[in-house]
Amino acid sequence: MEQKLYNIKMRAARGGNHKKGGLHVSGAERIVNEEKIKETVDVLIERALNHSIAKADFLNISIEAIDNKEIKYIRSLPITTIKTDNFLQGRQDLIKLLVKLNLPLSTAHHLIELLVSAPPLRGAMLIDVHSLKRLENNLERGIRVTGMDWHEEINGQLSTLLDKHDLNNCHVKEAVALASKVANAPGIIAEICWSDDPHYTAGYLGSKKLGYVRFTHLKPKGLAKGGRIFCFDSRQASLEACFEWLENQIILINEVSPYLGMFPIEEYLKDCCIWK
Ligand code: WAQ
Ligand code: MG
Repeated sequence: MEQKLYNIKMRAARGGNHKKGGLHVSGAERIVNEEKIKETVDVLIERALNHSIAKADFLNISIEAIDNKEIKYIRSLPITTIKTDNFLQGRQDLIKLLVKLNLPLSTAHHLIELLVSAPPLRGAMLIDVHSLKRLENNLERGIRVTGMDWHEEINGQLSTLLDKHDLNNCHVKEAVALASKVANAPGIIAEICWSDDPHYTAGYLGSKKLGYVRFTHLKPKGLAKGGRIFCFDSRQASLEACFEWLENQIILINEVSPYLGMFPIEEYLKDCCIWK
């Protein structure tokens, strides 16, 4: 018999509730069976209370049963790493790949500028790639993607793959799950992200076309501001369908795609063009 699953969501802030102006410290979610609820909640609480941004003094945890019929299954994006020496080079490399995804060079520059200059948000910016306007309903929060996780059955396989490349950490696991969901959203052609964890300089470009392309540096060390931008093409889908997928659709990843390797950008552009 299929096991009943639960979506556990945690958000944590410092200086009180997010809604009362508290600083966002951590947010995470899991989809687990009943037996795993307690230990999962423990791990999430631990994380909020020991975060490198700040120690949370507000914690909100919700646990909600999922109707198995509502779950859609996808496979993860394949992972590639672009080796960069510093964040400025990383951003230049990122721009080259945004152009490969058919975005105009000026748009690619604009997106990076936007991520650099935006205030810290709990969610992501959703940008119309034609008008460059922000499309989220709540501009102070951004759009939060929820309802995704790795299927319990493939956790072992995922850890083995990530271990081999020294990538078996929460940042990577959660980012690949989120990016795989986002890349499959109606109308989304690309996502860019870097972490808000001050010690974590890596970031990524996610897309159906190129997969999950990580850059070893996209942000200077010590900076506690990260962010995400989802690029939406209104000619490909309705905004409602996109919101529905990102905010409500429950997604489990039940197939692990391969790790494709680590390359300097020149080599990647020359030899590893999945888009050829
Ligand atoms: N939905 C939308 N936006 C989110 C969400 C979400 N569920 N979670 C976080 N964000 C936004 C928010 O603005 C955060 O400040 C920002 O993204 C960064 O979140 O391959 O750790 O959880 O080595 O800090 C990427 C590289 C790590 C991993 C990303 O993001 C790798 C990371 P963080
Ligand atoms: Mg973070």
